[in-house]
Amino acid sequence: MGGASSRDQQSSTSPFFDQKELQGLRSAYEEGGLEKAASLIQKKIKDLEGIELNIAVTGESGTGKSSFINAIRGLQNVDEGAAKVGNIETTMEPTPYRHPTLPNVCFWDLPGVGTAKFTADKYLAKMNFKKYVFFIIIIHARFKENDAKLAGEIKRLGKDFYLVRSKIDNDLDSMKMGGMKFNEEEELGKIRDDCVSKLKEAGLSSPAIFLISSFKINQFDFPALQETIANNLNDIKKHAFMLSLPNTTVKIIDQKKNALKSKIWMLATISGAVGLVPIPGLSFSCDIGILVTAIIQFRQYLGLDDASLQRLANIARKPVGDLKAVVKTPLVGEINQDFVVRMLMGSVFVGISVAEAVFDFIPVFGSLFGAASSFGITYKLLNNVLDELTENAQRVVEAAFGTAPKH
Ligand SMILES: Nc1nc2c(ncn2[C@@H]2O[C@H](COP(=O)(O)OP(=O)(O)OP(=O)(O)O)[C@@H](O)[C@H]2O)c(=O)[nH]1
Ligand SMILES: [Mg+2]
Repeated sequence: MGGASSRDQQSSTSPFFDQKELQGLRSAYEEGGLEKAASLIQKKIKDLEGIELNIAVTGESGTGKSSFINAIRGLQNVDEGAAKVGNIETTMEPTPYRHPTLPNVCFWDLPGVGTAKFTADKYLAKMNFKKYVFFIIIIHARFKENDAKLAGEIKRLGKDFYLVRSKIDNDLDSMKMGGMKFNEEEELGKIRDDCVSKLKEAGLSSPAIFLISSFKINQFDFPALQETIANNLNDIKKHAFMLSLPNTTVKIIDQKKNALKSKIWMLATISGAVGLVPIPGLSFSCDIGILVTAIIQFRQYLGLDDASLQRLANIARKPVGDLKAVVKTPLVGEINQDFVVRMLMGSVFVGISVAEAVFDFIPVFGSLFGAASSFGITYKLLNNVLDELTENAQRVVEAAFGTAPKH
């Protein structure tokens, strides 16, 4: 092999491995067979699942930090695990808020630099800035000099920051209340220009600013903020960040699907490498435990478990029944060994033509393994499950947000 096209294919199919690691995987396979390669893959999966993502959220008092930390985790302010909103005593210590399903993704509520009464450099040292992958600075009506200094200092220390202007729904509502007739896009443009010119005055060159409402996270610049953050992360961190996003747009679901898809060949390899116990009634053996775990995880990341559906219904302000009504898959309820064995027997998910299945490009090993092998079955089944769950998740997002709520 070799050449640009196979390299490109490899990096898109296995974004979590760099070229050197892929080479290592190939050598391991040549030297020690599937077993040796699988142990490297197992390690990579552990890294993927164990990656810590600490994200700092800062801004002056009352700008909407806590509400944002809840919104980006798909929580409402009243939910369990939500950050308290409103007039509460501001602590001088960063407070961690973990994601409800991916606890390694953690948002840190930092006191505003003005509140903390430190200069920007002392503040960042005190807040232990090294642990954060990036910073989100939330501003509201007025952009404070402190925020500008902080942004400059963050950049100087080699970290990224995102500037977020919150409560944009309030601005539009006030105009409506005042009886003004206005073009929303134009008004948003004016607010944006105003922010940008103030930021420039404060010495920040061409800053991007995201106008958001924490009450309407499928609207305004919230999706663009999520996408920009994701695209600036390395592949492993991007994977964790993407999977943590609430299902507010069809695009997010597509990206989650891609993220999960790139894990399937890894799981299939591990399944292919373990010593297998034959399953009565099946003409092939495969690692059912891997399938059970993967299906449960895929379902949760795609927001189709009960708790995720409820959270999405809450933020969409729809009855959860409306969302459940469009979920049309047997992959609801308990997923256990029996369920998976029945799936395999029924061949609904494996596909009757599994023996002739032509695999997608599989990095490292090519299509060495027969379709009816443990590798093949796992690969095919998980791909079919993922397609099925994605279709359902897309129907759910349309049922939740299909008709844009009125501002
Ligand atoms: N309309 C609207 N109100 C918001 C938004 N974000 C926050 N608020 C409101 O603004 C107020 C302050 O929000 P918080 O999230 O508590 O702000 P904070 O920055 O955490 O405040 P402190 O912790 O006191 O510094 C609350 O009344 C929120 O409901 C938003 O996007 N839209
Ligand atoms: Mg707060």
